[in-house]
Amino acid sequence: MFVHIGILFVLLQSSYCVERYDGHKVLEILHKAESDFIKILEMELKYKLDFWKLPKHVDDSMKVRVSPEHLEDFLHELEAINADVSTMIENVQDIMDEHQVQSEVPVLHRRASSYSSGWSLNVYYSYSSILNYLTAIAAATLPNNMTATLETLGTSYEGRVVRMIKLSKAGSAANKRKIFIDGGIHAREWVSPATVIYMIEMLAYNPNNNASINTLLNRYDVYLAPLINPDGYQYSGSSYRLWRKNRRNNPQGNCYGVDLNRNFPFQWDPIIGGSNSPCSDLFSGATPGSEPETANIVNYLMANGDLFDAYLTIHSYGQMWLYPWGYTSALPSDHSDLHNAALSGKNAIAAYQGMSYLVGSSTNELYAAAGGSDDFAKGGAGIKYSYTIELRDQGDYGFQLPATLIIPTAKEFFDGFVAFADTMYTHLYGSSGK
Ligand code: 0X9
Ligand code: ZN
Repeated sequence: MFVHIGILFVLLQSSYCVERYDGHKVLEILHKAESDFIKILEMELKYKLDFWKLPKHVDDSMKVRVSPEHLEDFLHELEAINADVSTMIENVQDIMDEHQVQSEVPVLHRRASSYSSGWSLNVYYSYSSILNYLTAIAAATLPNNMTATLETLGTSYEGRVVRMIKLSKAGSAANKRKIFIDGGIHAREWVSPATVIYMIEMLAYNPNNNASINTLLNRYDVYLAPLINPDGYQYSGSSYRLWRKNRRNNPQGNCYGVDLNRNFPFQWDPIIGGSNSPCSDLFSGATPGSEPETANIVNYLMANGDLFDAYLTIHSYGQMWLYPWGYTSALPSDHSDLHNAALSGKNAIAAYQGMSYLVGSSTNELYAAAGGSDDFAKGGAGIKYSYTIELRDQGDYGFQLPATLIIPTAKEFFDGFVAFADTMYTHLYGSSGK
């Protein structure tokens, strides 16, 4: 008889973050006129500003990280335009605690079984550990007639392979419709890959034999790609925790990276919430779809989009369930279908720990930004239910959500996802397939 043989606990911290954020503040700024907003945007490179949240309309506030070297000059300029300023985070380094490391090897909390892969879910894994996890799931014997297949989407700029897992329940309807979920497009949003991994684990093992999960899997095959920007994620773990973009070495200037979520080739426009400057954190790329990481998703969705009912791209933070469009304040003609299905998700999220998610179009609820993957999935690949999810929190930790909050964040979103998929399916096909 096998009894619990103890805990294999091998936690190697990959490496320390070289870039420190001592004295960096996150300010909330409310400008008085649209021309002042443009002035602040134009200060990005001069003061090395990092925009954590842009205003959703001209008289909304923005959140900006600024280093102590530039604080005084920046505040002077804000004073000159009579902007209201308050401090949201006093010292960014203070929240870079011991939870902020990427773990290089699996942290096994128990044996793999028919309930679990054995991997801990409350850890931020490194790129290579995430790959190992996906390989392990594909090789595992899963319960409930589940099969997991490893697929390759392509490689990153620096040559890392980008993989996804297809989860499918054998014995249910043949040629099922599909759902695509990706994570980690923005490097610093670590809770995103961690949440997609949690979702893989719950779908693959359904440890409590939950009826709603079984229904979902009878109706849909689910494709999950937890980390589509591995170079940026690796860099965020090793050198620069708040890195956002990929790691392209841009020819002009001495700046790295393209914001992959400004690079998608549908209504691409650096003027709308992006940038033409390679040094900007919002650099849209030299041309639409220029980046290999973008092309990996574009090629897959163009070839297979007609099989998919839903595309969800997981980001943090802000607690929002957003649908297109991001390039315009106009709404897609079927926006009420997208809104209603998202409301089911929002309500299920709230049912767990009362967390509140905002539902709406990304331009109207967040800010206009063209070249996003959600707009491409809907407008370019024709996937009806396309969303950007902004997970926890609402700014207390921001991108640096402690690892202790991975599981509640992921669990409530997963509950929301299951409820969302039920509403979507029922709307499209009636309530069959239970
Ligand atoms: O700005 C983004 O790319 C997303 N927010 S984040 O803070 N995670 O960077 C929102 C994207 C919404 N979708 C589009 N604008 N298309
Ligand atoms: Zn993001």
